[in-house]
Amino acid sequence: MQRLAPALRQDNVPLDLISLIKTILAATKEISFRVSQGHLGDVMGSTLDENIQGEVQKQLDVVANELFKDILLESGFVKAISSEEEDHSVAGDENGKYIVSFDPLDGSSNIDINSLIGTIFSIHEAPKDIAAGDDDMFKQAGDKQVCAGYVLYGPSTMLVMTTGSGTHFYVLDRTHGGFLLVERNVQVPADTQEFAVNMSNQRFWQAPMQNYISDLLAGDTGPRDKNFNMRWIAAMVGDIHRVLCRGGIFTYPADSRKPEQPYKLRLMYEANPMAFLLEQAGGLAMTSEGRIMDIEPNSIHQRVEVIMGSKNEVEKCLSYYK
Ligand code: AFP
Repeated sequence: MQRLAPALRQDNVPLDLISLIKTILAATKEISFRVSQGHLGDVMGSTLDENIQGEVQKQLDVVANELFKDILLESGFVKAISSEEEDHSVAGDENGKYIVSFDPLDGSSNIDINSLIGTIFSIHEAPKDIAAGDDDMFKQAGDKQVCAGYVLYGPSTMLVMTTGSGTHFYVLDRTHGGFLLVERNVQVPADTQEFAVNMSNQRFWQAPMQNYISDLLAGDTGPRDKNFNMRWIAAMVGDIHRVLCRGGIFTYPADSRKPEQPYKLRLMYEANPMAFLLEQAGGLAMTSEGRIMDIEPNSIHQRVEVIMGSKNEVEKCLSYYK
């Protein structure tokens, strides 16, 4: 099995980007170890703090965020970082070539129940004409990502990553401490009979999504003429990983629970990196209005509607909005 660095060189990834990726992965290896320690690592439970998104921060989120931030800012490779857990971007080295956005611990409600969690990251080139401490540096469309990936802290620790030459799977080999390539150029099947959505929000959705999901639930007695299965992990990393492995549609649609905040997922920390991974694997990643990676961000914590996964199923879902 190929190690990470030769696999990246095969995809013509520049050496400084390989070094940055290795830096990111060093932090994820540490998080993976701490996650595996569970209660023994004394990282369970909530702090009294609330993060910028208004959710109660778990202690492990704090630990993971600090780890990521410190290791990236010390590396010299990054001009700034932006984290789901920070109010603003944080300046790094003024000469750093890249900027990194990350969700240090996605699926934080799963921490206390020893269930699936992960780290999501997205890398852009740093604009030269914007100062390191300026959030505007991060206002770049997902289409300009040079690398995106996630590390899933599951029964095995997996890295799923793209640098624009396909989406590849790696597994952390604990015997030598490195990630090994286990599947190159993953392909998402175009058709599926599986969907992922938080059904408890059904009554708050817009009519097109209500109608689409109703037709899936009607199964072989409805217009789709086939049965659909449903899965919901409550961690996007877990749900998207399943979609990458065996197909499916994942959606967090607009809802009216909080009229001032119709979307839940974050463009920079969740939607864009997952969109890059899925598109590189032959899938689609959309909102009901267009391609996620075409969105020009207006703020670093922007939230968006997400409809992504198997190509034909995403297109079918979008046809309900026309
Ligand atoms: P947290 O990381 O803040 O727990 O949020 C996880 C998440 O953003 C995404 O990973 C899940 O798909 C989604 O929220 C789960 O949302 P529900 O709370 O509606 O299940």
